[in-house]
Amino acid sequence: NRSLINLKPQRTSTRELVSLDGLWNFALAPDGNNTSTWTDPLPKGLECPVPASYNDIFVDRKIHDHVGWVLYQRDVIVPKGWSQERYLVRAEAATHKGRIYVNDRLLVEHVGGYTPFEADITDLVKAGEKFRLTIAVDNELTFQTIPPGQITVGEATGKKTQTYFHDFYNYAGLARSVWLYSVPRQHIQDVTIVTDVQNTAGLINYDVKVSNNTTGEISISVVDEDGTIVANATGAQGTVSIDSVNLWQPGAAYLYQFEVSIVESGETLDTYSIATGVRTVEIRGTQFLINGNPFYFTGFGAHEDTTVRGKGHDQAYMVHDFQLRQWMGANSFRTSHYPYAEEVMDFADRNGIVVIDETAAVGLNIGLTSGTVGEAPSTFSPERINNETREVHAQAIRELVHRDKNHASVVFWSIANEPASNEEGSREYFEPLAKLTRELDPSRPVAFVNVGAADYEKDLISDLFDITCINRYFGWYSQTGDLEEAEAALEAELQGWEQKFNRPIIMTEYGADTVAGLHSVFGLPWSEEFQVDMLDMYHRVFDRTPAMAGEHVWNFADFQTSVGVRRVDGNKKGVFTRDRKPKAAAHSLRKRWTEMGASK
Ligand code: GCB
Repeated sequence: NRSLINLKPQRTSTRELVSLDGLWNFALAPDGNNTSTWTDPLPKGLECPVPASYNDIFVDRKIHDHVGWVLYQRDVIVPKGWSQERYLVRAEAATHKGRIYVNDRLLVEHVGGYTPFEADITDLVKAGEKFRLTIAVDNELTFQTIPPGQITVGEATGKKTQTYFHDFYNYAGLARSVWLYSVPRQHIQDVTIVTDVQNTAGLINYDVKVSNNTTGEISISVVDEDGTIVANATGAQGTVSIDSVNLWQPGAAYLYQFEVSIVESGETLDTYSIATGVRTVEIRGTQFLINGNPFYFTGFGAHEDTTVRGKGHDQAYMVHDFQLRQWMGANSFRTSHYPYAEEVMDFADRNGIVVIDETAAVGLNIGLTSGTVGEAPSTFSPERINNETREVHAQAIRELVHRDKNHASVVFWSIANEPASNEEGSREYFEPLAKLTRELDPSRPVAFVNVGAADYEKDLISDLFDITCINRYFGWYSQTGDLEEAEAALEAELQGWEQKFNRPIIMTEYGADTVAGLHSVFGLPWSEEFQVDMLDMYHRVFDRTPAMAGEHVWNFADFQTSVGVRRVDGNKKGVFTRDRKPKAAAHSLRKRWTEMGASK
């Protein structure tokens, strides 16, 4: 199913919204390919909260380590008043593959764990009737999924194990909200907004798509934060202009409501509103400009990751994490390494936080984390990352751009993290994907995040992109503990990139694993002192590198990973612990970033 879905559900005067979040019946799907029993009522016993990853909820290693399908099920009633409407079930995400069943019928299957999908159930269930909703979710990763992975079968036990090439736990399930919502028969399907600024006026270029049956007229109003209508227009495409516009600025968000309606004979048949920040994004030489002013990214790479709920979206953590970022003086984050819940994007829009929006294409790099001794197998090859993978990746890009294109906070796209861009085949793989992203959204720069092994001399694809984003671990994975050697290596690397491309460089990851509470008078690795010293060293080098346009520390908080000899209960590169307590580095970083913010 490749069709793009509707706009995020919204309650308006013409649309209704019912949350299906809460406790659902839950079971591991019976083994084998026979899915005929999946839609039967599930055996009594387990209830799983939605939204949440299921892995850490139950005290059952079998569920925690499960590889394959699980089933979520509940009864749902379509409101009686919806008889004149169309209605849909929407899952904001099912990681990594989802199926929606209504009673015994499979309605839709969706591939990709971090973007929404939905099923129109109007013709199956009458308004006022009850139905059994089953959502099946598969967590398997193969070389033809994004992100990729590999399933091995234990020689002695026959047990399936999921391995993968990325450094965060493969949490799965319904980690985001599920909705039942209505739209009128004639409805707004999609809106695309691109903003521009001319002197003191703000321009909103828009394109509205409506359902085929629409006979009504499209009418537009732009409403400011005081509720005053500041511009009007009619028609499906056009430009509206706002005099003396209030710009959306980093740290000072201003949002207009871009209200689209379908009107017929004086009656409003449908209405939908998009929170719109008017701002421009541009690259000029080595500068990244927002509204014509140089912007220097400060902040973190992060994960959707907390105890018990795994990747489950949680409003308390979302707000708290934004508070911590603001306390730190951070102005931005990257959605490493997958699209985050759309509520997070809305919140970034409202809070003036700048976002680098990344697809789930992480670990397209077999050598990096396979632990292979000696020659690693090549990543881009017919048996591994191949044309089929590229198609899945292309679809992931389409769905991300479709979902997030109207967010003012999103200033550029990252279409992959740390692919093997030094390997043969990488250019053939990425060239069409870079092109596709530009076609889908000509208004934003396109980047990928480069890995250390593909340094400025070995990388084969960076010229296809607009910004140099690199992750480097000098002083940690190489020159371990020797910050003088590391400093020289970092400097040489940054100079190499600076000479290669006259464009901005963002250090999208740098950091050191740090055990909270571990101290060392020598500032040895794993101690809080080392994390402080290492970040300081990087900052010295950044400050003498004119092309630097940003610094994102890895990571905001400690997070869970798969088990391995390099990880003790997960990755400890957090500046905060997993429960959001500051390590020493939080204070030194906070000083730097708040001073940088104040001096602007
Ligand atoms: C990286 C990856 C990130 C890892 C990090 C690390 O380069 O992009 O996902 O967690 O290194 O800590 O090793």
